[in-house]
Amino acid sequence: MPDKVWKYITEKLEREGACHFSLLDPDPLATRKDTVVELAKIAEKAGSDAIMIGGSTIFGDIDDSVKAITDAVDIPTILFPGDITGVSEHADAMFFMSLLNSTNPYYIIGAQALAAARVKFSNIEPIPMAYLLIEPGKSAAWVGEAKCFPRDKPKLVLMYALAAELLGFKLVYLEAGSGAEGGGVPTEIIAAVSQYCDIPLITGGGFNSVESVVGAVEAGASIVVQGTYLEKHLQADNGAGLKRIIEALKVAGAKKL
Ligand code: 1GP
Repeated sequence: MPDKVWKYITEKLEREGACHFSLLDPDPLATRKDTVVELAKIAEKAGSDAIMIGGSTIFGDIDDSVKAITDAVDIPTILFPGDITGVSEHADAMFFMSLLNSTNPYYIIGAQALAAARVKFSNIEPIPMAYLLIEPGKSAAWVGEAKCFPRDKPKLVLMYALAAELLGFKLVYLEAGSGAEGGGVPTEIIAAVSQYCDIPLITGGGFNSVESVVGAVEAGASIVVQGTYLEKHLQADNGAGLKRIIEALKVAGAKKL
């Protein structure tokens, strides 16, 4: 299993200071295949650095959508599974993630063990990632039985992020939950984690404006993920708003180099 996508990510971060990832829901019961493919193409044209594919509530078979997205774009496709239903061999890579603040060991190591052989003996590149849920956590927290971190307690998140680094995870994802109100993960939490943690920090959940995305990068995030914004605006403005957000993210990233 080559580390092609991981190399792409780290080299981009070295060159540009920050990356933007677009999250798409591959569930055929939620989004039509031609719609997710169109969203992926518009996101790529707007300058997004990778397409993440996944979600916490997947009911249907995702293979067709994952294959169609991977065939349609040149940027990497990375699975973002909420459970074993989120695995497909048609993506370039997969965030092999553990929800460290779940109260249920299934979401920390159980699902991973069930999927491990399939991932190991396929061509998917696994990227080990710690996943930390911050209030409100939304569907991901409900499904993942997380004890969400309070938004005003950066030190609690930092403890877990440092443990993630020492356990060997390559990335730490600070997640407020898809559609979270409040403009994403608080910058105080991002700043505390990025000050002491040496692995790249990825964040998502409620980032829906230039200000919130730039604020996350300025606070120390390496990668900002947007999902709901794309569903709401991408087709309507053909990616113009996303392009502005990504341009601002890259300016903020360049200042950190
Ligand atoms: C959810 O962090 C992602 O897992 C994206 O969140 O849908 O709020 O952009 P949004």
